[in-house]
This record gives sequence, C-alpha cells and structure tokens, in this order.
Amino acid sequence: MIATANSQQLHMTKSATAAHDGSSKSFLNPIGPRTSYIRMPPGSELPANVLFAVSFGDRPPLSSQRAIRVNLETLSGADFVEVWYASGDVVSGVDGAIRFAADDHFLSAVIEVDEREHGGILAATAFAYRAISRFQANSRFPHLLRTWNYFDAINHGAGDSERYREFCSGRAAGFDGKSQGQFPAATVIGRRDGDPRLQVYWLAGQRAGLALENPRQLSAYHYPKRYGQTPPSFSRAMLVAPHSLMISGTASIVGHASQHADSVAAQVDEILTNLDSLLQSARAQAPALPAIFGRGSLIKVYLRNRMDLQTVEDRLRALLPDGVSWLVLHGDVCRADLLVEFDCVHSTV
Ligand code: 3EB
Repeated sequence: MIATANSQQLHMTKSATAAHDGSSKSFLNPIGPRTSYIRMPPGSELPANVLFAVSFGDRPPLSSQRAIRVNLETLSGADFVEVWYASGDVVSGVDGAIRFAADDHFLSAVIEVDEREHGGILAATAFAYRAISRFQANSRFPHLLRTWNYFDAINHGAGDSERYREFCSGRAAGFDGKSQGQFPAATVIGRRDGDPRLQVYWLAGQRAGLALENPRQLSAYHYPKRYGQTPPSFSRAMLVAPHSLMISGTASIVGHASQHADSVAAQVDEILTNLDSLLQSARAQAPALPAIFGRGSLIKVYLRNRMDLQTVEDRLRALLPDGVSWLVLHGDVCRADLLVEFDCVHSTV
C-alpha cells in the first residue's frame, strides 16, 4: 500500500522543519498513554498502574471508578479489556456527572447520560458535551484529545431524524465555540441493548495534540448536507505525542462517499488503504511513527453483522503485519451502508 503526500503536507513539513529541529513537535506531550489489551476474566482486580480501563459486553463491570463497561459483544477477544497504563500517581474523582482519573500527563473521564432525562439523544448529547466542555475548560488537562461515544439504535430514524445525525447536532451544540482544527479524534458506535444511556469517555492532555486529517477523505466537518444538517465534529486522528497517534473510527469512505455497500471484505480493504494513507501523512509530521502497523498498534473492529466475522478475520490475518492486536466488537456504524469500522492506536513499541 503506497500513499502519496499532497503538496500541502509537504509544505507543512517544510515549515515545521524550519521552525523546529527536524520535524519533532516540541509542543507535544513527550509520551503518550501506553495502551494494551489484557485478559481479565470477570472478577479480576484492575492493576494499580492503570489510568483507565474499558471492558466490553454484558459481563459484570470492573469494580473500579477508573473503568467503563461498553455493552458491545466481543466477537473475537472475549475477556480482553483495554487498559491505558498510567505514568506516575493516579488521582481520581467525581465532578457532577463526570468521573475522572489523572496521572502526570493525561486525564481520562466518563459521562453517562440517560436520554429519557433530556427528551432524546440530541438534548442528551448536548448536555454531555456542554458538561465535557465546561469540565475541560476548568481542568489542569484542558486539551480534549480523543473521545469514544456509544448509544443505542444509532441508525434508527429517517433522514435528518436518524439518531446519529441528532447526536452530531447535539455534539456541535455542546462544543459551542470549538473550531474545526481542534476537534478531538472520535469514535461513534451504536449498541443494540435498549439501554437509554449515552456513554462518552475521553482522553485529555495537559498539552495539546496535533489534529490530523486524511488526504483520501474529506474532513468530516466539511461533509455536505446530504449526510446531515450538522457535519460531524471530529478530526481523523490526534497525534498525542511524537510516538503516539490515536486514530478515529475509520470506515470505507473515500472523499465523503461510502464505498462497497455490498462487500464487507472490500470495505475492510478500503479501510486499510485509508489507514495507510493517514499513517503516511502523519509520518510527515511525526517521523518517529512506524510506517506500518506493528506491535505498538491496537485495532478495535466494530462489525455490524456477526455473520461477517470469519470474512473480516481472514482479511485481517492476511493483510495486517505480525504483532498487531485486535478485538472485534459487535456494533453498528453510523451510516447504514457501512458494515465495519476500525479505530486504532498506533505508536512505537
Ligand atoms: C466517517 O468517517 C465514519 O461522528 O465522531 C467515524 C468516526 C465516523 C467518528 C464521529 C463518525 C465519527 O464519517 C463515521
């Protein structure tokens, strides 16, 4: 897979070279959170050196404030938990509806909002993002870097009443003045559990990251109106440290158009091409990042139809380099014609 850098990126690389030594981004946090998937059967205690953990499916939640359970079934990787290791002491607390934990560099936090208390997904999302914006503005970790968002029945509703589109309107309302170059990287996935709670968890930094876009894809915040009145407020990826890239949910979209509605295998291939393009473009800013996925890369696959599991895993085994860890979760992607989406962490080992 080969991608060509566009001239704008070459130009940006040049000016970065002039401003700094090499293209090291000296304003970034020096390290990223180290993320891993570890096996934790139900009842396990969270290790002390963990900043935050995410478990999946309907297993009992981890008994920790520093954790969230997202009820998406693990189709591959049962009993695996995503952990973000801390560096330094962890301080945790509660502020209104928000639970948080912070170490020397980063803050992780969660808000879970019952849609019924706000009259629907739009108002619940606006409430959540207003709370996040206010919390972050008053935090020692003011820079929102990466968010994950889950709610029930994401594709229900027609046209601009589709619940994902309402979510986008609520998020934009809650972000208020935030401008497009500063949107966090994000994932938005639908559950199918009838639970009326919107779940948002996020990573924030003492220092800003560098928001990146993908040359193969139109920036989501510039999507035309046919995908919804309010374009999605997210960046394709966030460079959180010179060695650490957090990649948004990436689907089979080129430009702004969904591709291969009839083939999950072709969607996987398109996603990997999109990811390769993003990686090469990120490396113009952060040359320390490995050129291909490897032992420092983690992939979460969200799959709409469980019958596609074998096909997708066969593609992953054939196409991904050795050492990449992946989980496959049963989840709905935000456009009805998209069958699969990947979100990724990519870093040096
Ligand atoms: C896309 O590229 C696919 O609304 O925050 C992926 C990642 C997607 C994040 C979001 C949406 C979001 O448009 C969907």
